[in-house]
Amino acid sequence: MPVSAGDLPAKSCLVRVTHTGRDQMALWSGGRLTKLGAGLDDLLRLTVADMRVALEETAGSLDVNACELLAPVESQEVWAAGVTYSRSREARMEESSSQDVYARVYEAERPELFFKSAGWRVVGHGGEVGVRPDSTWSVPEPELAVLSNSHGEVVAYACGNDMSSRSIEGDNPLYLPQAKVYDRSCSIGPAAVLAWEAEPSHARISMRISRGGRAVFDGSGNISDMVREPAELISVLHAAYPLPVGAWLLTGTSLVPPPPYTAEAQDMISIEIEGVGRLANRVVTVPHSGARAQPRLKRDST
Ligand code: DO4
Ligand code: MG
Repeated sequence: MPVSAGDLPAKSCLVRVTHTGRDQMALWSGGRLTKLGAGLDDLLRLTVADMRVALEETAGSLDVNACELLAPVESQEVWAAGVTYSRSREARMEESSSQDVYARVYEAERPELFFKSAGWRVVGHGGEVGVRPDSTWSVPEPELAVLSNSHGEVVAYACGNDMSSRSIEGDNPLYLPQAKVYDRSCSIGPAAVLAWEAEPSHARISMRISRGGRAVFDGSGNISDMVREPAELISVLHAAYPLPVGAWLLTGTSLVPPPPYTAEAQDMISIEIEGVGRLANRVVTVPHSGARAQPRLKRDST
């Protein structure tokens, strides 16, 4: 979507845009958008100290109105943490017949981390997020997204949406990858607010869902209710898994729209984190080429 200054956070941030047909990383600071000489992959190979020096090398200004806003992601993998708020633990225990796994992971030293998306699949602010047609219960999950570099240092924050199928996950926790990883299931934006400019550990996070112009969910919580520190989650993610161009990590949800709400095509989802910005997306039903998911074991008929 075309960039409007009102969509960008007040704090300095890294913005990915299309300008004259080319994808470009830019720095938004003091109401000006300036081109960066390096891409996000290059910047995230550096330490924070070296990256701050590299950000001083800008290559001319950009007309905000002539740019399209993209998700602030290049080749980064997106990972997600689960059951990091008591509300998420409760919701999962309500929907699942395997309640014990959620109760245990909430208290365990090792957090739950799962792969969420390849970088190129991530939807940005103003884009369309998906629901699977074989899911009977789908929800957006508003989460603080944390960007780390290849050295495991926290570099930036954004709003994230971990679109999920609660019916598929609720059937059996082993279906988690299908509940979480499908077309348009991950959205991050509007930009990457630099970590030395923002301190979201006590920020309010809110989500509003509207259907046909009417609010069908409006809730808020606080990042401080998380039982884990974002830096702790980042260090576990990097512990045994090299990430040469860094990664985004969605840090878990505390806002769960109660049933009978299930996300439907045309719903509008708006997620806001104080000091980090607002991420808005429309819902679409994503194509599903496979059979309706009724997995059966092949049995030997003899
Ligand atoms: O345990 C399953 C996923 C949990 C999750 O995505 C969350 O707590 O946000
Ligand atoms: Mg989640």
